[in-house]
Amino acid sequence: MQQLYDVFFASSNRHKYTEAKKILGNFGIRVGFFQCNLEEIQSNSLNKIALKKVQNAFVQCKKPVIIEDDGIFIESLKGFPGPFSSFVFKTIGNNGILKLVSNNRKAVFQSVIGYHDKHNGSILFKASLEGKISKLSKGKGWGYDPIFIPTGKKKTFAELIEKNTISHRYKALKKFSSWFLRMQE
Ligand code: ITT
Repeated sequence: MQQLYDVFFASSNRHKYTEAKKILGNFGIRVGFFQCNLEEIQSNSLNKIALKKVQNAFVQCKKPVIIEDDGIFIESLKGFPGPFSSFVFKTIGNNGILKLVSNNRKAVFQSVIGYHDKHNGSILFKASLEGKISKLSKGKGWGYDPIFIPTGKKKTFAELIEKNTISHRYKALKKFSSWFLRMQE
């Protein structure tokens, strides 16, 4: 029987999957959603979190699987919220972040894509995108999209139609796709 998907995207966050599906689809990779809660260790390192996360995802999914661990690192807040971005978004949210940031608004979005299958084990693909925190929340995006303006743009991620061709997620998934497609030749 022909397989429906090349790889599964394990996450509790449908927004991340929806974007990954569009991005990977453009590279010819078919991705299914494995909706689940993944074990997330406490660490300052996205790499360490992503490694544990992808191993846990493979235990649950048992098929070739990818996960993503992201963080937004704000320079004037010494990298906060970083690996705690999900928790901080759910607690103080974008309004809380806007109150904390003043003159230096520089920020970096980081993405680590973790892939695991039984032949290759775990492999990580990392990328980042520089930008700044906007003064006001603008547009109707998810997560930090309404307050993040990529360098060279005047609009927030929430307002930009090209988010999926420039984002931290796009850049990390592009690295993954190059490796994955080469591995399948
Ligand atoms: P899973 O761990 O279940 O995949 P999660 O939402 O908890 O889902 P992360 O641990 O990677 O995922 O959390 C990173 C948080 O950073 C995420 O919850 C969003 O609030 C935010 N985030 C990541 N990428 C984003 C993007 O492209 N646009 C807006 N916010 C983003």
